[in-house]
Amino acid sequence: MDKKEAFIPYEHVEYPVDDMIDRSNSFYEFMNSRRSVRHFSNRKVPKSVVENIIRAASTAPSGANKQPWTFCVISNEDLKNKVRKLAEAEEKESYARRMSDEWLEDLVPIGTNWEKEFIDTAPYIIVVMKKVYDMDEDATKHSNYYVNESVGLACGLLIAAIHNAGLCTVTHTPSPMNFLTKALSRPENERAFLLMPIGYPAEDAQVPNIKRKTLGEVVVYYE
Ligand code: IYR
Repeated sequence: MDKKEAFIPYEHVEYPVDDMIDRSNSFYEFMNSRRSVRHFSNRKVPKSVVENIIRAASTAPSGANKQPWTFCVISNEDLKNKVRKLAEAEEKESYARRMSDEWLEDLVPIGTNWEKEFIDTAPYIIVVMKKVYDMDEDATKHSNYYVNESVGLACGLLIAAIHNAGLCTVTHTPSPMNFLTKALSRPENERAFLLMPIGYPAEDAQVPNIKRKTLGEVVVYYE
């Protein structure tokens, strides 16, 4: 009988240094062309593309390899509309009362408000759930570790995979988000982490005229 090996050889792919330089630069340029988009077209996206994007996200490293995430994929129009209504109710309250003046001021260049039309328009909405612990079929609880870090990493890969497919997204954080566990009938060990639409941009989509920090602003060397 075959026994599962505890360790297996790592299949490394090495590039010649010139290729490494080219590849790292073109990947940077490609990622630098990504923008958060808030105006979506309702054009259909193949479900297989969404599945590949989620497969890519699910390759993220995670604490003790627990992979403490669930990707809820919503394409049902009624459910999207229900989620939009619930998210907008929270957002309305946040923009009117919960967010500080400094926070609202910081969002002026981004141009956001409580309205989240993209939840209706985009063909797919992904709600990323974090599993604060794992649960067996018999409801036994098991620990997960570094859940926020792990799910954050998966979301980063999700964003890169969406961009790689030539599609757009925005990280939407309705706050508080606990309404999503119930609206999506998720078990009590799952908490909403981020909501992301996936789709094509609207033909007239605009993005804020804002800049990324330069390398010099974000790096410190210890040589
Ligand atoms: N959660 C709100 C507000 C918001 C907060 C930050 I920080 C942003 O960078 C953008 C928006 C929303 O999703 O509109």
